[in-house]
Amino acid sequence: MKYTYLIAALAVFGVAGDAYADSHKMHEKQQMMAVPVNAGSLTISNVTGRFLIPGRPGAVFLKIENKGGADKLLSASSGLSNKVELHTHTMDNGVMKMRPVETIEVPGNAVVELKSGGLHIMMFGVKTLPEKGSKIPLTLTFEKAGEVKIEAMIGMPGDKHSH
Ligand SMILES: [Cu+2]
Repeated sequence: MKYTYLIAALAVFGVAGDAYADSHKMHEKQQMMAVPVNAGSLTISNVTGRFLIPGRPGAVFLKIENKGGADKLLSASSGLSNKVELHTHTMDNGVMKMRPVETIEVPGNAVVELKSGGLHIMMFGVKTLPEKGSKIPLTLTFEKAGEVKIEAMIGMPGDKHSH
């Protein structure tokens, strides 16, 4: 009889524990989302940084929603990095390669996504590996919207939501 109660208690506790873990996970997920930034007709959201290995360059991904006329991302910079480049991925004889691009077009009334395997921002020379869940500052310079300050939320290595 005592044994049955113990099992029941464990089951309840187990369920409660899972529910707690789920709500905690949801909370963590919400915290992982950077706050969207508006600049003129642009809204920049889902700004996520991925830094995996100390001393190696990190990538930043984001979404640009444009509700106005065509614009262009000219450059990005960060006080943490001595060189920030706009990059794209290309297939070269079946091998995925990255290369810098001059600018990133943001057509009018369109959404441009910088994501893993496509366009992204590359940060070189970041001295300390940013911690998961921390935020790093970046400044984007658009042809029309001008300078836009954003924060990238650092995702977990291997986290599907960060790339
Ligand atoms: Cu790159």
